[in-house]
Amino acid sequence: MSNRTFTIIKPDSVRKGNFGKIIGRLEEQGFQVLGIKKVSLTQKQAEAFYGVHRERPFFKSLVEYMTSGPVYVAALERESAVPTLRQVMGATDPAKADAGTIRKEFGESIEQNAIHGSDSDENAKIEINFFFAESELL
Ligand code: IDP
Ligand code: MG
Repeated sequence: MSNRTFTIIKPDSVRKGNFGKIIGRLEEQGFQVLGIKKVSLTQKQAEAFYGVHRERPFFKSLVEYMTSGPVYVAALERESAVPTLRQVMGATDPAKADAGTIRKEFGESIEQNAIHGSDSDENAKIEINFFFAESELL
């Protein structure tokens, strides 16, 4: 499973027409898209997906943001997929992200930061399974 990770092209990116540019970046970095779908997260889905942050002060706002418009969810494949995606995304706060990263270029704020990426192989598996059946990954 270490060659797979999971991403969400977040609502701000979709609204601004940055979906194709961000997917292009990922392809340039050697990621293959195993499965992708456009979805509107329900409040329950967003709360469950970000359940680890339930007690954080930004949780309610995060759920509102993630349900504010459609997103693309995708399963990605590449060698060292999880750490490579985290590098290509950049730091959570776009203002602190390295030059050339997706969040630096496309993120608005520490909340509206363009893209999600799994933080471990274990969570990548959980997050892929949240949205995809194995038969949908090609
Ligand atoms: P990550 O997306 O870089 O893994 P996490 O700490 O897992 O960052 O936070 C999940 C998401 O919650 C972030 O991507 C961002 O959208 C939002 N978030 C994180 N920290 C803050 C904050 O301090 N204020 C507002 N939103 C935040
Ligand atoms: Mg995280």
